[in-house]
Order: sequence, then C-alpha cells, then structure tokens
Amino acid sequence: MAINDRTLILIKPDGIQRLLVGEVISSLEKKGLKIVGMKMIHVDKALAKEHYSHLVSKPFYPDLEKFITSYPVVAMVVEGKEAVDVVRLLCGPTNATKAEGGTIRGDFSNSTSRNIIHASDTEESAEKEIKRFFKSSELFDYKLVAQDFLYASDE
Ligand code: IDP
Ligand code: MG
Repeated sequence: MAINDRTLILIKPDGIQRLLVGEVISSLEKKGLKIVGMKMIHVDKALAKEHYSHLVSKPFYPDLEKFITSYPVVAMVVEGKEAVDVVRLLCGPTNATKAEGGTIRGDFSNSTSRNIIHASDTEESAEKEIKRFFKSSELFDYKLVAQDFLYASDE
C-alpha cells in the first residue's frame, strides 16, 4: 500500500445546507489526508445517473437524483495511506443510524439517504470516480511539509 493512494469525496447537498463542509474537511485533515483537489460543482442528471448507475433501478433513485442535482456539491480528492478504506471508515456505513459516534455519518446524520458524504468504495472505483469529477489539471502533486510527521520513511 502506497502512502499516496487517492480517493474521491463528495460533500453532498445536506452537508452544505447544514453548514458541515468545514467539519468534513476537518475530519479528513485531522486524519492526515492531504487535499489534492477541491471544487464546488453542480451535478447534472446525466452525471448523477453515471455516478449512481448501480442504483438507477431502485425505488429511491428519483429522490436521490433530485437531491444530488438540486443544490451544490463539494468535490474533493484526498491522498494518504490506504486512503480509500481509511475514508470509508471515517464516513461510517451508508445507513447513518448504524454509524458509530466519531464517524462523519455517525456524528452528523441519522439517515440512509441524507448521509452527508460520498466516498469511493474500492481503489478501482476511486480511479474511475476521480476521472469522472476532475481533470488532471485540477489535481495537485505537491509535498506536504508535515509528511515526515505523518509517516515514517518506510511506510
Ligand atoms: P455509499 O454512499 O455508502 O457508498 P451506496 O449504496 O453506494 O452507499 O449508495 C449511494 C447513496 O445512495 C447513499 O449514500 C445514499 O445517499 C443513497 N442510498 C443508498 N441506499 C439507500 C436506501 O436504501 N434508501 C435511500 N437512499 C439510499
Ligand atoms: Mg457507494
């Protein structure tokens, strides 16, 4: 596992409307994840259908599409050791009612549909999702000054 694994995060409309953008970014930063891309975007219907293609036939899809397309979303790419799994753990499970305190969903949501954050679930989906939301020119390669205090040289 490299320390420069990347994953895609969306702070969904409920996170923005509930003024939790700073809280989400803060929990990612406090874990030691490096922000390498960040922007506010509008998700249109086509992008929603592509991103949630595994859910389009579900009864809740119309609500999900309306929700994600109706208000701004913050898209981010963060980098760090085992970033995909680490961020999923920080998020907690999809159904926030079952999410432990200390996780983003556990602390800020009690819902399955309004659960604040999207995070890629595998390295393969992270690769696809980063390309879906970011051009390579919008991603930044830079050395974090604190790097040697986040990881030992052999990690
Ligand atoms: P994930 O966000 O934890 O990866 P997915 O199963 O990929 O979970 O679902 C994507 C999003 O679709 C969820 O975060 C949630 O917003 C919505 N969703 C998933 N399952 C349900 C459900 O059973 N009812 C309502 N909304 C759901
Ligand atoms: Mg998912």
